[in-house]
Amino acid sequence: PFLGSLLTHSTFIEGTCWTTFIDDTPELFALVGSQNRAQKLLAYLGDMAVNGSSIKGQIGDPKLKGDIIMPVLHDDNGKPIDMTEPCKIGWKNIIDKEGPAAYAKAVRENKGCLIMDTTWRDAHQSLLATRVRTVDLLNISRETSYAYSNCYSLECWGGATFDVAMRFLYEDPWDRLRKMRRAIPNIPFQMLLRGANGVAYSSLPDNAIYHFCEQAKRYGVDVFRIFDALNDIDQLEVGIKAVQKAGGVVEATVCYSGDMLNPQKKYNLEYYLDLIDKIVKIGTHVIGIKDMAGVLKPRAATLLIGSIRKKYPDIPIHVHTHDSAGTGVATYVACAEAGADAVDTATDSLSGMTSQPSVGALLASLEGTGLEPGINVHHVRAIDTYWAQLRLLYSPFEAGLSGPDPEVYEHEIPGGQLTNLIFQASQLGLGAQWAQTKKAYEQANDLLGDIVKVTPTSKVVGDLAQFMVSNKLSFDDVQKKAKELDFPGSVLEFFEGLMGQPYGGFPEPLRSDALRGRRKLDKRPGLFLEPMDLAKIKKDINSKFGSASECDVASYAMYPKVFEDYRKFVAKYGDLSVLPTRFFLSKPDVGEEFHVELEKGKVLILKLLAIGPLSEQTGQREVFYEMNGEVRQVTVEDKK
Ligand code: 3PY
Ligand code: ZN
Repeated sequence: PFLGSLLTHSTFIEGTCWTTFIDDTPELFALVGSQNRAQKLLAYLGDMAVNGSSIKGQIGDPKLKGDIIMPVLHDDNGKPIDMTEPCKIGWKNIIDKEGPAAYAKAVRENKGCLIMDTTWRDAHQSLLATRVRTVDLLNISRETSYAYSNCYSLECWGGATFDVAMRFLYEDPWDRLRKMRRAIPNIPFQMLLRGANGVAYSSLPDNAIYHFCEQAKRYGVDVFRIFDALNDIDQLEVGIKAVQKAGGVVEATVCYSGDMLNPQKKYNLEYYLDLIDKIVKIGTHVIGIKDMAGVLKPRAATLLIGSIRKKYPDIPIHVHTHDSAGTGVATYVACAEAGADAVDTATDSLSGMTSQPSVGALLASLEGTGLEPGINVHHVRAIDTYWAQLRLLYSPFEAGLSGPDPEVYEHEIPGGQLTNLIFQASQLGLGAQWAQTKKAYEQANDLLGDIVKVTPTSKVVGDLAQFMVSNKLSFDDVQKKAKELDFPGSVLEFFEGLMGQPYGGFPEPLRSDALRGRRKLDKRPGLFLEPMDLAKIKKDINSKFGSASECDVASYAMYPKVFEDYRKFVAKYGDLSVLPTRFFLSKPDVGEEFHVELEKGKVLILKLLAIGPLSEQTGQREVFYEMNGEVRQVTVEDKK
């Protein structure tokens, strides 16, 4: 009865601390704590058994049902490598011992073209709706620390992973960062920072960006790729300065758009070189080139990278592309030959199309050139056997891409967005409309003044394109009827100037016609925002949820509602990051046994026994699980 009343005590349920009790009876508290966690977990498993998955974007159950077969890495003599400890050799040692400038210098002096592995961030963001969970990254971390030990960096954080972790996976992105860091001590960690937007979709007060970067650096990020979706230098500067202050490696980045080889196009070599002069002046350790749509053709790459190299012989250049058109490897070879120091690849099974080019394909293409990245092909292939299985585990989030799309040179849709739009079109059964959407995207971009398109401006163009398709509006219709049209919110925000200033200015009279008297910012939005009261945010989180760290404050600053919903979810179901992915996404077969390690040494052995009949009176069902040999029962509302 004591335990029973403790479990239902409101202080306990809300997770607030009852410190004297914990201090006086630690063992009892640990027991109650894990029983409480087990009960919460059962509530989730019961709900899954009755109602199925409620994870947004999920279609069907994972194709992979059995256990994952783990790869074994061998040394040159064919002997399995001893992996009782993570690998200690890697570029992170230089950052830790000598700082960011020494790292940049060493990268520049390195003879080969290094790689950044994007498997843990952009690859699954671009192919699997960013749904890969922490547990599945950690499970391959030891092998990764060895196979990728000579990487420039491992991209594993930021971009959409921050939002999706909380919103859809019910995970704390900071917890992911800390755990990854403990598991991989040797490879620099890289994150994607959207300049003055942080990891959100619009500008935040400057102090929130500084605070965020400070935490990110403290808990494990080494290299910060900082971009702005309009290449607005004032927006970019906020991110650059915040990372400088935090002490991270600054990789200030220019987004590549259009076709530099075509003299009719808006963004030419001069435009890019001018921007690069500006970021170098603000201060960057590395120059980043971000080709988010995969439209940097090999000859353009030779010209662009060659020109930057000539102008800045001492600054490393790091190039990012997507393989949407199928030309990514050719582009990278051109980059490496023109003097790039690092390029981005993904594990073979999560590469190609809207993701990054395959690591194996790049290794083969650079073989014998003197520009080899210094990665053992057998090791990365071994690791890829893990990712091939993971791709089946995450099959419910496949967009169903069928091949490369060289039409990307016209529509210029960034990789991640292209996957999303294809997914939406196929879900709605709108194959024909998909072709129309791509054309509309191209027209929407022209209407907006041929802007740089990447999060969040790519959403503006995508929203306008869908608005045109669903309202059957042509390019001319939009211009003629602009004064009456009810434009999507994102389009109005862009016109207001909330995403910064586009190169060449806003299109007129479209901007004024659409805004109809709304304000027009002509400077970066951060100048108009009051600083966030971070101390107050911390106090409020603490009083609502019983604890608040600086990381919680940073999460709240980026996504207040998503953070609060996440914390409420955890209060109800506990920390689900311990649940193996198959059972996070689908129910087990009746009688099938599976294990969940709540914490080190505390393993639950679970078995679904039965799902009871629907009670007409209550609309509920009883679900019976066996947990460590005992039958447990949960009552679940049948939402169907
Ligand atoms: C992001 O901002 O999440 C991106 O991946 C942009 O390419
Ligand atoms: Zn990308």
